[in-house]
Amino acid sequence: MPNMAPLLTGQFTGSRSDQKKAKALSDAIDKSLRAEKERRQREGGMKLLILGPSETGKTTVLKQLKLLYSTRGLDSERQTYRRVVHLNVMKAIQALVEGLYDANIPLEKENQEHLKVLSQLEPTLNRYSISAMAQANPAIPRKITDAKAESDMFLVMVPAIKALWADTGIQQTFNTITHLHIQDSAKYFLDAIDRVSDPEYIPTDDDILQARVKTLAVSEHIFNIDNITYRIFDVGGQKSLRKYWAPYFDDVNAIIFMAALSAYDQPCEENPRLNRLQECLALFNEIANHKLFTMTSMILFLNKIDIFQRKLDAGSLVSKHFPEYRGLNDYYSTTVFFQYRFQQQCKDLEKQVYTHFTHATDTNQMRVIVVAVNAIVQRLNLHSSGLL
Ligand SMILES: Nc1nc2c(ncn2[C@@H]2O[C@H](COP(=O)(O)OP(=O)(O)OP(=O)(O)O)[C@@H](O)[C@H]2O)c(=O)[nH]1
Ligand SMILES: [Mg+2]
Repeated sequence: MPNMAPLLTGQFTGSRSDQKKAKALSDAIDKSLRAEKERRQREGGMKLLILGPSETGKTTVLKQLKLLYSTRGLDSERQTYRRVVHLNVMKAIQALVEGLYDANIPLEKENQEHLKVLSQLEPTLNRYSISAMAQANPAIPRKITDAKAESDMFLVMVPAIKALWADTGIQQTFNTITHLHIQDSAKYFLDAIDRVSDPEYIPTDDDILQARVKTLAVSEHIFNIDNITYRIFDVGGQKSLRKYWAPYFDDVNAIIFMAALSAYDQPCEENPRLNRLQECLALFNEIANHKLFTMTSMILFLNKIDIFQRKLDAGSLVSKHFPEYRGLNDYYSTTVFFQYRFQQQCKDLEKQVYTHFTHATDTNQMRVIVVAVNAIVQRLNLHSSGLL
């Protein structure tokens, strides 16, 4: 390892000898970076875990990495996601109809008959659910299913789904009931019902990024980013699945912890009395203070800022759900507050949490963020290995 200490502490005045020193310093750093890269390659690359509660966007980030760093992008998943998209559409309309009933909002008279078609949805949904999940999820054994019969079933329901989505009662439900358990991409797919129900439909990259299927098993993915091999692990975030995370906790170089900022006004799916973002803070507390992660770079993605911004614009108050918050209800003040609340979870006051405000379904934003994350992970690893 080159001895850089005298160069690092020296004062540069711009003289010829100082220029030489600066060049030597820069060469030494380049050499260290190369040596560290080579060492990492030999050891099998950087290990990075993506952790966080369910529905925070972990798999979405992984899809973006495939788009940005895999030669085939998302091509191998396109056919599978056709079923997932259809399933998402059916689940969305079902959740809206349930919400409408719960809130006693009337349906337009001429749409009553469409409900009958929808009553067939339950068995169809179960059937679709199993096969779509089995295809998208390596944890479920593949079931031989009749894809054509399934697709036909979905197509039979399309006119009813279209009519109901246009219904004033359903629209009122969607726009006013905040506690609906409906996925974030519901509007995206329901608005696109004509396109996604076309018999020739093949999901686009954006459709795949918007599509939702719960991760059930931990999966490993290898990427080459700036000549460094990354082994990236995506986990299932539901509470019952978190016990499967621990076997992956050894020798982790970096963690991307994902939180959905937009969940500040939502209850937990598993425990409706608990606020989702509070539960996420508690999970972050466990991860950030875990004894195996003292040397691990901690990167926090405060995600779903697009939905968060929309909620603030609609007048939803952060202080209603986080009564300790006394600031303005604007984007800047509230995001500073949440960033502080996460940083506060670290018992080690020196531990820096590298925070990004993210919109994981936006490929352009993620491209910039991945470059920044790679740079920080490289720098922190040089630091911890004594090269800087
Ligand atoms: N609008 C918006 N939607 C997002 C964003 N990030 C993720 N989503 C959507 O949120 C849903 C859930 O994302 P996933 O990536 O499946 O969540 P996950 O954390 O992997 O969830 P589990 O696998 O259950 O742990 C998907 O429909 C995504 O398209 C975002 O920044 N904005
Ligand atoms: Mg997932």
